[in-house]
Amino acid sequence: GGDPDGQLAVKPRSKPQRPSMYKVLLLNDDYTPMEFVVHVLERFFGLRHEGAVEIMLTVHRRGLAVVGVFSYEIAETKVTQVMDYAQQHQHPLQCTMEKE
Ligand code: TYC
Repeated sequence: GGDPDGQLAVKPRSKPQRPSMYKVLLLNDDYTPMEFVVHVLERFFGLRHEGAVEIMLTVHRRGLAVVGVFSYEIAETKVTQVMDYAQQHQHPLQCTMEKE
């Protein structure tokens, strides 16, 4: 037959790649209350209060900060959760993601 050893010869054209990881970023604005941002970081990113305050202040001072690094699906879920929650509370808080 055409495949005597029973193995179909298909040459891999690229190495198997690790799944890409995505940074979730929080952006500063002039209106969202600091306590709300701290609450969001505790609620959706599982941060302790002290860690949440530190990241919130970094965003406030520098304009943005990485909140965490996740697989695409988890990062997308976090962004959606934060954006929906901010909108529900009528705050302009922005959360986005970018490939690492
Ligand atoms: N700059 C906001 C204020 O002074 C606080 C703030 C921090 C807003 C972090 C957004 O992602 C943010 N009330």
